Amino acid sequence: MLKQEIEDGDVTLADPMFRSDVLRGFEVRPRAIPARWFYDRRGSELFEAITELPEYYPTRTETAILLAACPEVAALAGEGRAVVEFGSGSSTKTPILLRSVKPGAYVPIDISGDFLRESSAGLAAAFPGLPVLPVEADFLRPIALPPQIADTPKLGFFPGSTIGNMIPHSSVDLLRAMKASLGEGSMLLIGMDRIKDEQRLVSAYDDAQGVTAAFNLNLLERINRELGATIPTHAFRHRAIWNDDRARIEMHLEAREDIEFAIEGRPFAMAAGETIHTENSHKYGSRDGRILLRAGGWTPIAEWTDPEGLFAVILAEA
Ligand code: AVJ
Repeated sequence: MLKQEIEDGDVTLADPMFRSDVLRGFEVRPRAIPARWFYDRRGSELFEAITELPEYYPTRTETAILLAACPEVAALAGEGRAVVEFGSGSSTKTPILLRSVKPGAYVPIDISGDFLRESSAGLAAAFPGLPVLPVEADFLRPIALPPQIADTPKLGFFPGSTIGNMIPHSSVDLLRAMKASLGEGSMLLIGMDRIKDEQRLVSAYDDAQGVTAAFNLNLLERINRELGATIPTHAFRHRAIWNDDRARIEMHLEAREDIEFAIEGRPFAMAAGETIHTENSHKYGSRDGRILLRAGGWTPIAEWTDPEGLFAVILAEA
């Protein structure tokens, strides 16, 4: 999803942003590394495996909601909009939307050029005649959309509860930036994971097969691979906790014992029980989601959920 390194034979040159986020992450207290760095090749594969786990309900639930809701989305949005997908990655949900809304163009935005080219080629083949206009960009910043769609009304698509990775303050900034990028008359279709029973939430992020643990620990392996670090990854355990006060799942890596290691020759130490905070996944009650959208400058006009109320897809207009 967010991979950005240059491979040259055996030597992998690390992204300087990865390097600085990691070094800073081990210096600050509590230690914390942004979740975007999970997604190297191995991390992206592990995330795909997570989406198929019995405990990880979000992907299959959102897909089912979209299958049922997209005809209504199409009726509300009208034909011919440019569908602009934020962080398209290797999305399997996109064809569901594109089949219903009869778009005038499809604009996938992703920071990883590799993924963007792969998924664009696949979609262009599946939708002959549809202009596919990929934009390689970080959607956290204001985006210049292709000039071909300057006068076409936009439908933003932000599935997967990706918004949950951001603290609410930053989510509001992002929603406002999306509104600025998409312009007057635009709409946004967004997926948000709902607050629910704590056990259900925790097991979705701490599965029985240990795939999420491997996904979390892969961050340390990536640091070792790309920054030539000596972190003893076996000395860490995966932790997933529900922070009720902040309505979010947090993932941490906890040292099982006192350890010392080096990153680019710089010494670091952690005592047994100390942690690195690696991810937040915020959950929104039904009113919470709509308030968040309004705070970000969007007016919710329709909302769909599954029979159990596990996940929500909301359509909003600028
Ligand atoms: C891709 C951010 C939506 O928060 O559920 C899954 C990432 N982390 N299991 C999520 C994730 C651990 C996922 N998002």
